[in-house]
Parts: sequence; structure tokens; C-alpha cells
Amino acid sequence: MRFIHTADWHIGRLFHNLSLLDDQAHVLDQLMDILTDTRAEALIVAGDIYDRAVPPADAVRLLDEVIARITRDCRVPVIMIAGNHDSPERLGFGSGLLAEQGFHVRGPLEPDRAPVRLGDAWGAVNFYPIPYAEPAVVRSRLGEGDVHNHDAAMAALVGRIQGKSFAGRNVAVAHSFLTGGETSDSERPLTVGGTGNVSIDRFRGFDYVALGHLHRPQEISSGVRYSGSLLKYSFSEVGHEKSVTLVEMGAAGCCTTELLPLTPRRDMRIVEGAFETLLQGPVVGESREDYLLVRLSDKKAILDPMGRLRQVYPNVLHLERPGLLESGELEEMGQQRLRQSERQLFGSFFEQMTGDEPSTEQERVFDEVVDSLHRKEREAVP
Ligand SMILES: [Mn+2]
Repeated sequence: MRFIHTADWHIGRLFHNLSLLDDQAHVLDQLMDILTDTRAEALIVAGDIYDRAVPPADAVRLLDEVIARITRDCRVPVIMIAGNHDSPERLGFGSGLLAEQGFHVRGPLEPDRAPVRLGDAWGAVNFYPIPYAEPAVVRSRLGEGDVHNHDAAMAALVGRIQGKSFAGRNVAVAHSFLTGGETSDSERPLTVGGTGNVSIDRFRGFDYVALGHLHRPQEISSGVRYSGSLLKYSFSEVGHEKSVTLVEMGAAGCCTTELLPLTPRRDMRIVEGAFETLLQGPVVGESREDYLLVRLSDKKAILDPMGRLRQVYPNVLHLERPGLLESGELEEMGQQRLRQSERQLFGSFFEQMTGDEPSTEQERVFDEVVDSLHRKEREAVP
């Protein structure tokens, strides 16, 4: 069995207020070529299909087109789950009907639904799609009272899968943060306060685990992989090489993998240097169309630096002026603040207002409120 594993498409994402839809359509075209060229027998998309619970209309149109072309024209079945950015109900619309057409999408958690079973020369391969679900949702759907974090939630879900007739070759598809994984700036944390971590032990017994959530392609252990996102979605990812993962599963379930690179319409880069030097344009081999973060080393004031840089590099999206600040401390502080979690931000605000740190109880209440707001945003109320 030969299949392609991808995740974190985030269709409809805005980057510094710019729509990335054309960039996404560009790499999705490449994905379709890859499916044909590799004669793939299935496509796995491990969550965060859309960037938002209520995606813009043109994002829905693009996904609709892509899925139709893959299932109808390429004749490749698609196995897709909701991630933490997706609204489970909206993504899962029509899933019972669409399965007959080879589009197996799982939005809301349905713990006892049969796996997607595909066959090759050696028999059947069972794909178990496990859509992203908060612990509270798992608790209520499974009636398991003591599921209070993501690790326990996954243990319960996998226990349910493996408790029954679990034999042959098996693939899990999940959207989780596995302990040991490497994060980047464009992943929304799965919990407020808690860690959201899931132990790799939860996935023992599967021949391959197709993961989504972390945006850098990476292997957690043999056969347990993140495919990474479709595109770079933050400047912290400039060093990533985005790809899809080609998985070849043998007769006994052993898997070999190969990363097939995706070439973006425009790359994302950080450019540093003096203003006048940068105005001379890119060096050979660099595109002036790329999405840029420009870091100017100049110490003096410059009139309209963004406007003038954009005459050379039309897609400068962010400008930093570390040279302007005497020590760079201010800039550093701002950057640090951007990286703070909601709870840390609340903590410093609380301290400024009252002179005291919030108590554990107050932090817990704060986490609950923020968690319930996030849940409401995804419409995934247990
Ligand atoms: Mn994601």
C-alpha cells in the first residue's frame, strides 16, 4: 500500500493580512501531480484543513475543487480529519454520503465508527481517523469520567479502537501534540495552562501514525510522523522545507517513507542589512516576489522605508528596525510579549493591577474561561 500523508493545510489563512489562497492552490496542484506520479492509493490529511472554524467562501470553494479532482479525476480516496482549527460539524457535513465517493472525512468524534478499509495485493489496511477533540468532548462522548487531559483522552480513544477486533495492518490518523515534537510559531496551543501533550505510548500497536498539528515535518519515532504544513505559515518557519510524506507499507505492515518537496509560489524569507544595500535588489537566485521580513541595521531615521522597499520587493510584509533602538531591549520585550501565552499575559496584567500574583485558583478559573471561549469558537461544545 502506497499513500501520501499531509496535514495542516490551513486553507483561507491570512498572513500579515494577505490571503495565501493562490499560494495554497499552487502547492495543492503539485500535490495532485504527486498523487498521479507516485500512483498513490490513498491521501491522508491529518487535520487543520481550514484555518478557521468558519472559513471564507473562497477557501471552501478551493477545498471543494481539490477534493473533487483528487477523488474523481485522480481516483484516489481521501481520509481527512478535523484539527483544532476546524469546526468539526462544518467539516464533517455530508460525510456519510461522501464516503461512497471515496471521501472519508471525520469531523465530530464518532468513537465506534468502523475504520476506513482499503486493500492492496496483501489484503486490507485499516485506517483509523481520530479527529481532534478536547478532553471534555471525549469525556462526554465516551462517558469516561476521568479524562482530564489530552493524553488520557487519546488513551481512551485508542483503547476503544484496539479493544475490538484489532488485527492486520493498521494506520492511525490524529491531530495531537506528541511529547518530544518541535513546535513553531504558527501552531495554536491545544490547551490553556496545561501542556496538551500526548505520550507516544498511546500509539503503540499501529503500523503507521499519520500526525498533524506540528508544522515542521518530523519523525517522533519509527513510523510515527508529522508531515508538516503545506506552506510556511510564520517567519519562524523560514528554515523549514515543506513536503508531503510518501509512505510505502509492505505485506507485514512495515513502512518506509520519503519526503516529496513542495515548491511554494513565493518563498518566505528574512532579509537583514542596510537600507541602501537592500534597495539594490535581490542577489542572483533570490526572487523579489518572496514574502519578506526585513530587518534594517540602519541607526538613523529613514523616510517611508516600507514604501521604498516595496518598490524593490513588493511583498515585504514586516519591517524591524533593531538598529533604531539603543540596546534593542525594547524590541526584545515586544517580541517576548508576543510569545507569551494568554495566561502569562493575564498574570502580568493581574500583577500590575493588584500588586499580587494570581493564585492557583484564580489561574484555574482563568484557564477555564479561556478554554470555553476557544471551544465556543470551534463550536465543539460537549
Ligand atoms: Mn495547524
